[in-house]
Order: sequence, then C-alpha cells, then structure tokens
Amino acid sequence: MKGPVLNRRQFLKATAITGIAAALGSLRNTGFAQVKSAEGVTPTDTKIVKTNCRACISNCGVLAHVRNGRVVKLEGNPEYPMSKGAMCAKGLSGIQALYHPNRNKYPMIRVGKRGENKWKRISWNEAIDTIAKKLMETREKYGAETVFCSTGGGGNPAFPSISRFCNVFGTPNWFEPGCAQCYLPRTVAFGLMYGAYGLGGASQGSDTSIADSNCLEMYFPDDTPMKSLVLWGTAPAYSTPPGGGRAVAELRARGIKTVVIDPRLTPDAAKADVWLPIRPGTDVALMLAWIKYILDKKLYDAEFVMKWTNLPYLVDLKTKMLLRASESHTPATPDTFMVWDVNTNSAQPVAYPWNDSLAPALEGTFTVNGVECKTAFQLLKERAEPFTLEKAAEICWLDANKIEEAINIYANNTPGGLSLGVATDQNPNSAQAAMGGALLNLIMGNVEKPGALLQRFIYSPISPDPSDLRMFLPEEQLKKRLGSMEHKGLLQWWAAQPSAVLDAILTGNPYKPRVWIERSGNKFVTLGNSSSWLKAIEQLDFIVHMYMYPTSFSAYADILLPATEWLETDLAVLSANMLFARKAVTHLWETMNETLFWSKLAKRCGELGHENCQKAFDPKATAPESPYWDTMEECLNGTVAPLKMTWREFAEKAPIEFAPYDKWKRYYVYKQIDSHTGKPTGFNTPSKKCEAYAEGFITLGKTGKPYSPYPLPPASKDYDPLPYYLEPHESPLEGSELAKEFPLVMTNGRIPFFHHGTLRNIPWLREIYPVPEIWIHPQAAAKYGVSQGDWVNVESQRGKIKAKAWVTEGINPGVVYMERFWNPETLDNDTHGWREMNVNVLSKNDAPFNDVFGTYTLRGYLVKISRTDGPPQGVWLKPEEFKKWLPEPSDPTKEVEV
Ligand SMILES: Nc1nc2c(c(=O)[nH]1)N[C@H]1C(S)=C(S)[C@@H](COP(=O)(O)OP(=O)(O)OC[C@H]3O[C@@H](n4cnc5c(=O)[nH]c(N)nc54)[C@H](O)[C@@H]3O)O[C@H]1N2
Ligand SMILES: Nc1nc2c(c(=O)[nH]1)N[C@H]1C(S)=C(S)[C@@H](COP(=O)(O)OP(=O)(O)OC[C@H]3O[C@@H](n4cnc5c(=O)[nH]c(N)nc54)[C@H](O)[C@@H]3O)O[C@H]1N2
Ligand code: SF4
Ligand SMILES: [Mo]
Repeated sequence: MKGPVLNRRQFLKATAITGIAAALGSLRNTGFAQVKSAEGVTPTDTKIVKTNCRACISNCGVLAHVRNGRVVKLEGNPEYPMSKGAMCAKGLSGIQALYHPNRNKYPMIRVGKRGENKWKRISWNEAIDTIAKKLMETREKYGAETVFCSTGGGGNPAFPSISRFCNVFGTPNWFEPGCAQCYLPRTVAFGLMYGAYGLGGASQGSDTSIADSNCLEMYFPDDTPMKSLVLWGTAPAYSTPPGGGRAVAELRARGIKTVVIDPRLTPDAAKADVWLPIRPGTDVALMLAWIKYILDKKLYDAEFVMKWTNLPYLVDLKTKMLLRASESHTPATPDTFMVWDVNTNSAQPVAYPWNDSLAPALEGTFTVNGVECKTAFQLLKERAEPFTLEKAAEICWLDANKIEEAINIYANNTPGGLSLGVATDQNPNSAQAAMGGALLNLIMGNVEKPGALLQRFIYSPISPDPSDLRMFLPEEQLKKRLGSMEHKGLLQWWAAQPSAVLDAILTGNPYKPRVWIERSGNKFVTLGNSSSWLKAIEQLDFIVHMYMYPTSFSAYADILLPATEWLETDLAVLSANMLFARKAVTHLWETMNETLFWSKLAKRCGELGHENCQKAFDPKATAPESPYWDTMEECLNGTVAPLKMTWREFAEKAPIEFAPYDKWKRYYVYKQIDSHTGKPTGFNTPSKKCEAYAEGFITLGKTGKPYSPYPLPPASKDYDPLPYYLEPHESPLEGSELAKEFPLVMTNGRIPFFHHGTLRNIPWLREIYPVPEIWIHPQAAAKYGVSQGDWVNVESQRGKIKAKAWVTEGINPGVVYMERFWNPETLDNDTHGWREMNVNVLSKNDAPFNDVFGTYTLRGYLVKISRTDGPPQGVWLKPEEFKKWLPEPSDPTKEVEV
C-alpha cells in the first residue's frame, strides 16, 4: 500500500492536547491502517470513497480507503471547505469504532431480569413487531402521550426522525439532553432578534455558534476584513478542531485580536489577547457590564442602532410591548411603530424603513396619549445600569481592568463578532445570555457587513436533514407536551422538557409516561443528575435502546437494536457553498440506519391498525399526510429532489457547488431592495428590524407564537424582553450556607478525544485520556491537600464520584472543571459503568429552571473535593488493558431486509 500510514505512536503524538496544531498539520493526507486486512492485497485493489465524518457535529470531509469491503484507512478530504483536508482524533477513530468487537450486531431481547444483562438474539421482524405491539397496546390503554422517545442531539443528523415518528404516532413527548441545555436558547434568541433565515430551528448563519458550523465569514481567513473575535463560552480548538478551531487559529495568525471568556485556559484562551476566567454561570452580569460600557461611552454603531434595530421605538411601560401607530395585516409590511421626534417634541409614527424628516430620541421617558413610555434603548440602558466594571468584576471573579481591556478590543476593532458557545446554555440564565450575546453583536452593527459573524450567505437549495414535520401534531396532543407549555421556547424544536418527563413518571402527574424508546448513546452520561432517572426507569413498562454498541443505558433496556456507524450510512452534507455526500462505505452484521428504523416502526403500527401511521405511507398523498418511505434510498431521493437528481446521481457527482463562492458570500442582504415593495428587504422579524428589544419573547410566553400553530395558554410568568441576571442557585458567595460544605464551583467543557458519551471504548483514545481529570487551581489544591495526579472524591448534594487531579493555574481559583465520562469496561458490574467518574452524577436537573426554556444546571453548581486512595474498582488505566477493544476482523454484509 502506498502513501503514509499512521502508526499508534504517531497517532498518540499527533493527537496529544499540546500538539493540536501540529496534529492538524500532520494529519493531512494521512491516516492509519488495519494491517490484518491489508495482507495479500495489491495497492490497485484499494478504492477511495469520498464520504463525511459524523463522529461529532462537524461533518468533516473524509476519503475512506476501502479494500475488499473493509475500511483500511481514513484521511481528510481537502475539498471540504471548512476542514480543508484535516481530521481530528475522534474522526480518525472511525475504523476502531466501526470494527469494535463489542458492537451491537443483532437485535436482542432481554431474557434475565432488568439490569441483569442477559440477552437473546431475535430477528428485526420480531423486534419491530414486539415494539409496535407494545406501543399500540400502551396507546390503547393509556394514550399515545404515555409513549416517549429520546435521541442524541449533539451530532445526530437523524434528529428530526424522532419528532417525525412522534407526530405520526401522536405523542408530543420526545427530548434530547442538549436542547434547552444546548443551542436552543441561542437559536430562539438569534431567531427572534436577528431573524436570519426565519423563525425555524437551527440553520447555517442563523446565530454565532462556531461548534455548530455557523460564523461562515470566518472560514476563509484570507478573504475577510475581520478585526476582532470574542469567544464567549466556546472552545473551537477542542469542539471543532479541523473546522472552526483551524479557522480561528488562522485568523489569529493574520493578526485578528481575540478575547476569550472561559473559566479554563483552553488553547484558544492561551492564545487570546485577553482571557477572562469567569466564574461559571455569571455571564449575564458580565454581558450587562459590556453593554453598559458600550452605551455609556457611545462605542456602539449609532447609525445601525437608529435605523436597523428597534431600540429607538417607544415601549408601553405597562404592557412592555412596543407602541404601534397601526398594525399591518400583511407579512410583507411591518406594523408602524412610534418614536419620540426631537424636532417636534412629540411621538411620531415611523413607517418602515424610516422617515428622514424625523429625529428620533434614543433615550428618554415620555407620555403619549396618557401612556407612560420609554424608548427601548432607555430600557436597555436602565437594565445594564447597575453593572459597572467593578460590580461585574466582583460578581464574576474577574479583574475590572481586564474586563475594560477586553471590551475595548471588541468595541474598537470592528468589523468582528462575538461567538457564543454552549456554556451559557447550561444554566438557568440561558435565555438571558443568548439575548446578551445577540445584543452585543447587534449594537456594534456587526451584522451582514464584510467581516461580521452574522451573515445570510446564500442558503443551500436542499435541507440535508430529512424534513421533520413537527408542526402536524393535533392541538390536544400538543397541549399534553410535558414542560413546554410553561417553557415555550421548547416549541421551536417541538420538544418536551426532560425534567418534566422525569417528574411525570415519578408522580403520575399530569399522567404517567410508560414506554421509552431511546435512540442515542448513554443517557446516564448526558442527562443532568443521572441517578434521579434510576427510580423512573424501574417504573417504566418497556424500554428500547438503539445504538452502535451497548452503553450503561442498555443495561436497563428490554430490547437492544443495532445502529449503523457513520461509515455505514448515507446522508447529504452541507458545508459553506458546497454539498457533499456522506456515503456508506461498508455494512456490517444486521445494523440498521435509525432513520429507517423509525419508518419501519411506523409502518408496523399502521399494519396493526394505527390510521395515521397507515396514511403516512400513502404514495398518493403528499406531505404532511405522507411523511414516510420504505427504503433509505427513497428517503434520500426526496432530500436531493430539488437538485433534480436521484440520490445515486448526487452521490456520484458530489461534492457540488450550489453557488459560486463569490455569489454565495453576499453581504448586506437587509439593504437589498425587495422588488415587490420597493423597500429594503430588512430582517426576517415581524418589524423587519433587528429586534434588540426582544418583544417576541413576550408574545411567545403569552401565546406560543410564532412556534405554535395553535394559540396556547400563557406561561405562569411573562418572559422578559431584555436580559436580566440571576445569581446561580447554588451560590459560592458569602452568606451561602451550602458553600460552607461545598465551596467550589463545578463546570464542564469539551476535550478533543470524545464526543459526549461516545468513543469511550476506543482503545487508542482511552490510551491518550484513560480517566477524567479534574482541573484544580494550586491554591485550592493546597487548601484541600491534593497534589498533582492524586485520586480525589468529588461530591455535590446529589452524589459522589472520583477523578484524577490535574493541578493547574489554567483555571479560576474557585472553580473546578471536569468532562463527562463513563467506563464501558465496567458495563457488566453493578455500576454499569456510569457511576464511577461521571460528572452528571453531580449535576442538577431540578428547579430553578430558565423560564423560557426550562434549562437546568449542568455548569455552575457547588462541589467539594477530598483526597482518596485510588481509582474506582475495575476501571482500566493501562494501555495493554484497552487492547481488548482493538478492531476485529469482520466481513461486510448485505443490507438487512426486514
Ligand atoms: N454535564 C454535562 N452534561 C451535558 C453537557 C455538558 O457539557 N456537561 N452537554 C450537553 C450537550 S451540549 C449535549 S448536545 C448533550 C448530548 O447528549 P447526547 O446527544 O445524548 O449524547 P450522545 O447520544 O452520546 O451523542 C449523540 C451521538 O449521536 C451519534 N450519531 C452519529 N450519527 C448518528 C445518527 O445518524 N443517528 C443518531 N441517532 N445518532 C448518531 C454519535 O455517536 C453522537 O455521539 O449532552 C448534554 N449533557
Ligand atoms: N470533542 C468534542 N467536540 C464536540 C462535542 C464533544 O462532546 N466533544 N460536542 C459537540 C456539541 S453537541 C456541542 S454543543 C459543542 C460545544 O462546543 P463549545 O461551544 O465550544 O462548548 P464547550 O467546550 O462545551 O464549552 C466551551 C467552554 O465553556 C467553558 N465554560 C464552562 N463554564 C462556563 C461558564 O459558565 N461561562 C463561560 N463563559 N464559559 C464556561 C468551558 O471551560 C469550555 O472551554 O461541541 C461539539 N463538539
Ligand atoms: S471534528 Fe473530528 S469528529 Fe468532528 S466531523 Fe471532523 S473529523 Fe469528525
Ligand atoms: Mo450540544
């Protein structure tokens, strides 16, 4: 075989934390090989298949080398615009994941007691028939809503297939452990405030999440006038190394100034001009201080704020709604809002887009026809008023001078942008932080100009995910959705709140969920306060788990289903102005693409008499009546149909450019003249302005609009249209009783070796990172008698785990940091691998929740640490131990027919 092959030592070297940059360089055009399969094969027998990785949410382009049906090497595809031929350690582990000896190979049914881990192989027909019968019986006896489903959010391209199934079956209840804890707060806030492509869920360019492949301006560093970048609670060097991580490194090399706000010293923080090691959970206090400083010093973009945001508009202080001169009844024309005209000293209507004869006041309190009003700008200013630099420094455990330096870097170096990561989605300040992140981009006018992160570049003509049809649940079923009538932000993703589902199982209130179909990795590792789910699981009638290999969750299931790995699946993939085809390069055992599984299950329910499920397959009907297909090929043909190609034609041709690079990168979309109205296009918000004063949140809380097709009863509390700061419920500040026993603040974040609960069974990755490290500042370590490399107990009010001490100055002294972990090697023990070193044993999933989203607390709760003697029993530490997980020979199999 020709070409460089990476051996184990080189792999370890290339992927060591300290060598990320070097790894990205040296991994280009290389990979690693399975020596066994290469025996006796001449180089000409190697086929190179263009495909895409899905070991995380980045989709990097891959060239898979296949010999006799066996994948022997992976390398990056240089055509992929975001990763430019690089791959990370997780992606390169694809071969070890694919041929793992412990893959789920066949459907299995439990034969022992629940949790005993005894299984019998069954056929796919039998498995689907058994599940469908259980679903139909439960629906008949207790109602469709007592069946609930869950999926893995981070990285699951088949995400919509869960809500599609739930809608067709008639249950409103599905969730994923991200959602209110991941991305949703940002997609809603940026959706309502900036508008982007519309009000729907995530789409490219709709917000500033680098890990979600947004910030499209950033990926072409030679071709942007960007001057500054703020990485707020995001660590792209770890969460998306070949894509966003690479782009940020290249931007820095070109002199772009960066600020990082993160309690731990990540590679991006180490290279930043200013690093602010913030106390977890206090971001909104810091954001309000940034806003105050920018408004007080008039550093904002006055022209953009005046003409393209709603901040000059008058707000009725009683209703908190914007004052309207008239309402429009066509979506093309916005309502007419009121401003205070300084020239005439009177309230005046301002027709879209603006009226040059008016001189609107930005600040002030006025009475208009007896109604007390303030400008939205005034309200924002008052909201930020208490947050001086000193106040923020005190709350956030930072240095006031450093905060000022950071703000000046951002505010004096436009164009640029503030990228908000997942950190602020993981505590009850989630909605407010997302609003703060949006505001800081909007008031600086970092919108759709060259060099800004918020852009509306030309969108792909196809939606790569098979469309989800979330909107077609009947009204009475939607109203039964657990948690989302109170936390209406969940409606954007059409999801339930995990804590409300848990509570309903435990209390039977408002009804008792009974059957759980779970399709993802290890829910014990990804859900908050995982132990709280044990009692609930005991009470369920039936549990199905579908995944690539058994996890802790599987131990509690009644049926296990084998899912395909990414190297076994087909999917359309979007990157910048190009579309790629993820192509199955092999197929093993009886694994099935989960998208197909849900369709098979719906079909069987139809055969058993479920009318809606029958209709779903009616070939004569169109969507939404016929949302299903019988084969993956049919499904994929539907996805690429707008390209006027079949899936096979597309896969053959891909990658294709759907827009030439220069045209794709279009700027100032809001200024383009709409030929129908003769006016500027504006933004996709009801006012066509950037709604910096987020009136949309008020409407959402009162009615469910714009995400619910039906008017819904109001939430118990009005949602706030401006960000407000809540001190974390478990506060370490003086006077906190809890802090006397639990003095340290725990937080989390990504490391580059694992994706959520996945890949903990990859021998080479576990060799690099065998056990979770807890980062402790030397002052805290000294105080609690802990030295480098010691084993420590980590305890919260909810549980106790172990971790290995990593004593470092790269963490705020009052904070400790850990990553989620589980131990597949102890799967068969009583712990089922999830109790030893899993930080979610400690996290908090009960109230207080964020009012809009129901977000609970994964970051920013209190713990204590103490030295302990050694590691948990049975966990593997030495490289030789992981050998048991090295790939096994396996012949490819044909597609499984059911
Ligand atoms: N304490 C703590 N808890 C957390 C977090 C934290 O930072 N700290 N992070 C939260 C966040 S942001 C998230 S998103 C959640 C993630 O929680 P989950 O989504 O439950 O995590 P997994 O199921 O392990 O991850 C999803 C997996 O989907 C798999 N996948 C790949 N392709 C497919 C496919 O075609 N179909 C399906 N169904 N799956 C596929 C990949 O293996 C991927 O790892 O965890 C949350 N939990
Ligand atoms: N290797 C790897 N890559 C991944 C994933 C994975 O599991 N592994 N998951 C994918 C998914 S689903 C997601 S959502 C993205 C997330 O990707 P990112 O948005 O980059 O998120 P994290 O690295 O989880 O968190 C960002 C940083 O927030 C810091 N942090 C912790 N608490 C706080 C706080 O209170 N305030 C602030 N300002 N910072 C804080 C953490 O130290 C961390 O460095 O990553 C994706 N990519
Ligand atoms: S970042 Fe790594 S795991 Fe994620 S898609 Fe790219 S190569 Fe795969
Ligand atoms: Mo996530």
